[in-house]
Amino acid sequence: MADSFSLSLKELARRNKSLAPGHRACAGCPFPAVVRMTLSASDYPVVVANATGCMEVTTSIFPFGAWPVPWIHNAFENAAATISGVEAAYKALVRKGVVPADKKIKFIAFGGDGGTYDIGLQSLSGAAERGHNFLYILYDNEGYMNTGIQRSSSTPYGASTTTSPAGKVLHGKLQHKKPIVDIMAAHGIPYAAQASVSHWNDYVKKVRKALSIEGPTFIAVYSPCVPGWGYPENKSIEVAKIAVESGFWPLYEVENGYYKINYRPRNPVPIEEFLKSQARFAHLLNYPEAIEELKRFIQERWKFLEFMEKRREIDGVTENV
Ligand SMILES: Cc1ncc(C[n+]2csc(CCOP(=O)(O)OP(=O)(O)O)c2C)c(N)n1
Repeated sequence: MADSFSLSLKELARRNKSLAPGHRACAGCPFPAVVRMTLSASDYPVVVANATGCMEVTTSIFPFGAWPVPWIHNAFENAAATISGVEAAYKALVRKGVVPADKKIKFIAFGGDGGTYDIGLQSLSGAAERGHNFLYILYDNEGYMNTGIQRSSSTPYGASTTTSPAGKVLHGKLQHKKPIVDIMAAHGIPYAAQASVSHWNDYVKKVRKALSIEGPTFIAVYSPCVPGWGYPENKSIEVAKIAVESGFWPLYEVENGYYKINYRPRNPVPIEEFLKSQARFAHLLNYPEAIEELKRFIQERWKFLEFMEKRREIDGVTENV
């Protein structure tokens, strides 16, 4: 549905703010599409901070840089702290009259799931609590991919990684994903959302909405990983789509505490299709009880989201809050 935050595909392509050719992301990796959509979605100049991870290492191979905007690399754990410092510096320069007050600049941090759910969570939580004006984008490939496909607290239950290998003893990871969007929403920030690279329109709208809001905002965008998940390199968008269509990765947003489910799969694809699409779950088909556990978790998540969405009805909140 079109609204004030929508951008046509034609307009998005016309803006064409992309990474320079020659970045070293794996063939088929969808994060360059995430970057391209994000930069093209913004109506304002942006400054980007980037935590260590696949996105950073593949776009900044010395002496080259693939970013068409001011970009700062920081440690694995402090993308949010770094962007808060940049945003505070901008405010100081505006106060001193060095930067004109009407020159609007937006501040974006990108981090992988390891840099966000795990090691960067404290700096992200701190920046959110201090109320800096920035958008944090988590590209979620469900593992520590650039260092060798280790589990993170975002890796799904049952997935095989180098530190949660499936074998005679384990059927892959034993824990479920952390609800990172809910964790961020619980900070009382004005906007937190979950999106997928496969649903570009929904993602672009969310980026534009987040950038229009003063204060900390957060988007988790699903971004499959060819070598980490084990699927053919031309299937990234398809795999991300199955994650949404099977209900594994719901698209939703939380605006000032009010939840909204943005998309309900009309004919949900069985979760087995999502599992079958990737090598990291291949062993699970021999563990029906593990698949049942995954299904239970997914249903619980949906029950939670449906319940949270009811608050809108109770408070009579319709669209914008
Ligand atoms: C304090 C610290 N611990 C460990 C590392 C090594 N390290 C660099 S990137 C990385 C994993 C990044 O994973 P993630 O954030 O999920 O990004 P991805 O590579 O998957 O895009 C690790 C363990 C580091 N740089 N700093």
